Amino acid sequence: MHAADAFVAALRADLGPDRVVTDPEVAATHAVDWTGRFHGVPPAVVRPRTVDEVAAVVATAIEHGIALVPQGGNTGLVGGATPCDGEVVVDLRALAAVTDVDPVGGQLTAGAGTTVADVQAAARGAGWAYGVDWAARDSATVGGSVATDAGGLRFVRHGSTRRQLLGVEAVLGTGATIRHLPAVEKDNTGYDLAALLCGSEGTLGLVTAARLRLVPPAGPLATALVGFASTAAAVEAASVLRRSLAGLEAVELVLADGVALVRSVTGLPAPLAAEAPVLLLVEAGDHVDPERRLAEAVAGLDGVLDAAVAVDGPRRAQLWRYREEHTSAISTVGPPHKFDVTLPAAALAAFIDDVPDVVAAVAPSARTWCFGHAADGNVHVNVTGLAPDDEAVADVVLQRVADLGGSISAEHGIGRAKRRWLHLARTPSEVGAMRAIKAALDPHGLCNPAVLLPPP
Ligand code: 2HG
Ligand code: ZN
Repeated sequence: MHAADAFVAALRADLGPDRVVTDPEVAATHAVDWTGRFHGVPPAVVRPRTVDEVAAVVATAIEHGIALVPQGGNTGLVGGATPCDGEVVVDLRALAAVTDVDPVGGQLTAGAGTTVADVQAAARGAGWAYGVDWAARDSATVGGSVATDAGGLRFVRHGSTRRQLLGVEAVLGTGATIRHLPAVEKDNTGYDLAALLCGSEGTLGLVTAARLRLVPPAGPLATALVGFASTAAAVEAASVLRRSLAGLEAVELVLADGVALVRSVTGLPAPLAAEAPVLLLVEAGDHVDPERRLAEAVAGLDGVLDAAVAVDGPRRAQLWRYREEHTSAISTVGPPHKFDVTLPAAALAAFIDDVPDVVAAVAPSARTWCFGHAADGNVHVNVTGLAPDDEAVADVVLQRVADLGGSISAEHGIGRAKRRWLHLARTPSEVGAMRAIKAALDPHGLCNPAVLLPPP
């Protein structure tokens, strides 16, 4: 019997037939990443409901030599959860319980399959907030956000997922289950395995639950869309706001061509009376009069062409749409190649201005779209009009980022898309240390084998 068939038969006998799906139509829904760029044909999709069932999946995979790709909401953008090489998909969405909510200490435990939106709702229900948020909140899951150390729209205020993480429960590639979900926030008891698994992209094991710290809820929020004459003025404004505006929640950057695309897809009206080549979406709270505080802060910035400030929910939501609809609007042009890069603050504006020419030099008919998290130095360079396996654009864009002292992945992870360029961000001895950790925790090499680390 083929190894995958033996794996399926053994797991069906152990967990029950409904936990192991081989129907090609169902498997196909797990076989393509969100961008449509990466796809595969998984022999099966496994749907464990408990950590013990995940442990059974891993034990059976070890026994039969089957590689596993963990998957949550499948909103990843770098092929990190796509079974391109015939791996079995482990769909963790059934592990969706929020438990042990501590309304006094501000913590909760969330199963890997809990959506980010459900964590946010549970936090709100306990009088707190969750510090991480991004547009895919309704489908992206805790497991995926831990595996990629997801950043998102509130990084400037609360940092990325790793900063929220107090502990994890996971099944390692050894087959061992580790569980450290502390009820306390200060905890110096040796290796921080949660921080290690965070950003490991499923290469060491499968995260089944996370203990998350909550943050104080923001007060009433004000949101501004501010048009600038240049990228340099917008980036400088982001720095000024970080220093001067208390309660800053978000500083997001969009460009005129991206806004025009979003408008053509959504039918939204022009955001401002004046045409602006670069816009910042700024959100701040924690003030007695947030609208006045934000308007005053915006009025003090250089290079502003026009601005709109809102405090009521529907108008704020509309301003956010000019930013949040970028990902889906760009995907209507074609499957994009995504580069979620970070630049040192001093290099960000020139990079954003130059990168379309860097792309055009090797792909004249491609289109380059830039938007992102201005306060974090993180710009999302999306390139449409490329073949799925085109590597020339990645070569020049990621090299430019490395030359400027930036990082080739700010928040989406390395996945399959960028593993060949890991050397631009990590030294040979660092990659060697990562391989040693992988060999220790995934000795059979079955945990998401084709992501993050380049082929030896
Ligand atoms: C965002 O910031 C996400 O909206 C997606 O990280 C970015 O689509 C992208 O490239
Ligand atoms: Zn982002």
